[in-house]
Amino acid sequence: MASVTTYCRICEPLCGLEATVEDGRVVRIRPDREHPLSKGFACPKGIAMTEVQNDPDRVLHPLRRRPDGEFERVGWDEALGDIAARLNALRKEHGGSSIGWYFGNPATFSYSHPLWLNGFMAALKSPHLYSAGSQDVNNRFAASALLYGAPVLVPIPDLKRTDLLLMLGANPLVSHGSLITAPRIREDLSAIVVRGGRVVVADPRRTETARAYEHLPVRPDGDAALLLSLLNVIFEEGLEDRAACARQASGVQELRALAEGFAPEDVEARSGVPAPAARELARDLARAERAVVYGRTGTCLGRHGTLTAFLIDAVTQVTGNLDRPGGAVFGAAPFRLDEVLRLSGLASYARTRSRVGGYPDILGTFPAGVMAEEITTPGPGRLRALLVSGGNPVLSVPGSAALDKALDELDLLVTIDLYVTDTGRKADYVLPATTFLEREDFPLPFLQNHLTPYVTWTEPVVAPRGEARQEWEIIEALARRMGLGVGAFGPQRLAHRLGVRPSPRSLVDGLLRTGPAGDWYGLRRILTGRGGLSLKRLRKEPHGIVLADHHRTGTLRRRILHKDKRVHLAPPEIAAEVRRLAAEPEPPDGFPLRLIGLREMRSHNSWMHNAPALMRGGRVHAARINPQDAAAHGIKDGEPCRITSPHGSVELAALVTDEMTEGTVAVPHGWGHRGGWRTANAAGGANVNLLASPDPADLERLAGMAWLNGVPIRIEPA
Ligand SMILES: Nc1nc2c(c(=O)[nH]1)N[C@H]1C(S)=C(S)[C@@H](COP(=O)(O)OP(=O)(O)OC[C@H]3O[C@@H](n4cnc5c(=O)[nH]c(N)nc54)[C@H](O)[C@@H]3O)O[C@H]1N2
Ligand SMILES: Nc1nc2c(c(=O)[nH]1)N[C@H]1C(S)=C(S)[C@@H](COP(=O)(O)OP(=O)(O)OC[C@H]3O[C@@H](n4cnc5c(=O)[nH]c(N)nc54)[C@H](O)[C@@H]3O)O[C@H]1N2
Ligand code: SF4
Ligand SMILES: [Mo]
Repeated sequence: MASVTTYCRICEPLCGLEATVEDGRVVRIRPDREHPLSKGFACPKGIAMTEVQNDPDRVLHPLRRRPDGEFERVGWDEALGDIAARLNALRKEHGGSSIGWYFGNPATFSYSHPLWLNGFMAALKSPHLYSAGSQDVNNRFAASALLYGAPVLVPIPDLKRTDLLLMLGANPLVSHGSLITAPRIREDLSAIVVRGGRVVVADPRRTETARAYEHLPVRPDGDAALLLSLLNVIFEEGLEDRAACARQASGVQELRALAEGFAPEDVEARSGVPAPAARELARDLARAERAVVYGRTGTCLGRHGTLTAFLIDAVTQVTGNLDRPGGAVFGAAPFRLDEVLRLSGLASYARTRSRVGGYPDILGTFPAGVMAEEITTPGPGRLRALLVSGGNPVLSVPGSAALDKALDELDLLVTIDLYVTDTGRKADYVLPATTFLEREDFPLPFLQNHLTPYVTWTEPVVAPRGEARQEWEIIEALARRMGLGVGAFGPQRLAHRLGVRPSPRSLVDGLLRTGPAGDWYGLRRILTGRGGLSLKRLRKEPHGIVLADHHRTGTLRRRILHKDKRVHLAPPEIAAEVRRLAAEPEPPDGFPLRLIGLREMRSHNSWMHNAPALMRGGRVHAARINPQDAAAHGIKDGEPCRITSPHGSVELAALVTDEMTEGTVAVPHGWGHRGGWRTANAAGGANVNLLASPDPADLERLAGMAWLNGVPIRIEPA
């Protein structure tokens, strides 16, 4: 029996874990008490990863669909050989742009998987790259591209030093924080209050987080109007930080003009926030010694995600809180993801447009909301083969019915997953991926998001079960068979030209050693007398290394990529969005309520409903509804109800609760399973994304964000 230290890669805190291994098998997972940041914290999902790891329903060998529709086990050689041949045939006839890839949320938690698949797609010269990002975070990248000229330059709220946090559309007491890596975020939030500060949570639901602090009830999708009204008051009352504006920004007067039509009294109905409360909040933000605005998925999945993300930073900047202790800070890391992506050409925004819908690319990806029509729309560039890795788009993308149907028209569908998912059930091949416990890793995309600067490395805890393989290995093997050189990434491409195939591990070592904190291959010791980072050094520290107490501030000018080195507060794209917001049509008649999402402590998107430890206690998929709304529509607690939108209808249990504000219904996504996961299938529930619009025209303009929050619905007893 051995105890192996690693870190969790289910969600963003990346908590330290201790796995007990017996005969090459993980038998128990506990929190790592010696992890300097999570300090013995892990949530039920991290602990339940043992059950995913050992799940009898896991796919452990490549599966191929037989003519009778059933899956059969095949060898890797046969599977990869046939897939490569079919992809090459498509390439020959229709070009590389007939092949697409969708990567889901878990892909981001592997350092090697996204690098290799980007290289694969670049080698194919295919624009058909899709991800969970358009259902999650791409609006944030678009906002940063507009504000700073750098899509992945995303500031984090400096929770450890702030006095006032305005948090919109996030529930970190359950989600454990997103776009911020802070494993003990509950303590960080409570410490704000303990030192006399405030945490204000704007949410249509009185969430776990709202209950713990101050709740500001809002209407779904009212955030942009609310933030504009805060700017309106700040400018109107002369509360802006003039020095900060003069030093950091351009477009201040134009922004002021944009906010003019949005007095708190004008937007009350839309934001749900009474005008006096909005005025008070604006003054508090402006007057607080150190304040910051932070928003997450609740502000991303409405109709104005990019505008909202933009305004979140705009309010922070105008009140003098950008790039300042206790405000929003730009994380530094042993090497900077924004720089690495820029140098390798991956940090793009609106470099190209999608064939369907004309949406801008974000980091080389198009909105997953156009995927169905990309498959069904004839003409050059039609999507004919799709690979899906670490994703379950049939349950996660808007308008799932259309996507589910479109998948039938593909010449080839391959999924790379731990399970036969609700998407994989349609696949021609299902290829078994390793779990995070079976692979080495490095928290590449999260380095700059750590509230406390930190770096770590992990080796695999156990060898892969069955014939599972890491994604990068699968991609490399496939590329080799297809005669492609994988290399989107600068150093990778160079290495390929020189005829070497670098491993992900050697890439990270090179980046670490040449980075600002690197050992410069020994040169640092000669020059400074002190050692620096290398993979070898990291491997000696199983609990990782804390690099500093706080991020440095005053780095903004160096990191902005706009030529004038200023934050652009009123780009034309944003001005146009404000006009669209002002002119937004009323929702159709007959749908009086608004649907929003919900995350539950013991679910993780669509993929942990097969772990018995998480499903205990007769969990049911339920729609939360306010008592007044329930009475008005004849809905009874615990009884089945039918929810109908202009696009579809689902049935599930009702949960009547006054934590919902009137007029809003909350339903978690990722339920209603029909895959190869028996416990999940038996849990019942419905795919809530059947209610979202499948129409590409309904995606948000600047980032192609899915419209999943604020969907017009009606509800009745089923
Ligand atoms: N209505 C509504 N819809 C939403 C959201 C919402 O709030 N409301 N949220 C959106 C958000 S934020 C997200 S991130 C998406 C998620 O959407 P997706 O990423 O499409 O789906 P997941 O449910 O996360 O599925 C992940 C899949 O990866 C598999 N998996 C787990 N670990 C690994 C691994 O290491 N390798 C491989 N190859 N596979 C692995 C799991 O078995 C699972 O099948 O959903 C989005 N959809
Ligand atoms: N337990 C658990 N943890 C998770 C996940 C999970 O599935 N389960 N998923 C992970 C993933 S992929 C992500 S991206 C993160 C997301 O992390 P968060 O964004 O913190 O997670 P949510 O709980 O979805 O919080 C969104 C909140 O927005 C509110 N909301 C909905 N519409 C609006 C609106 O229009 N305006 C405002 N102001 N609020 C609104 C919802 O009521 C909800 O409370 O969580 C991660 N962590
Ligand atoms: S909060 Fe839970 S699921 Fe997320 S990283 Fe920590 S242990 Fe893993
Ligand atoms: Mo997400």
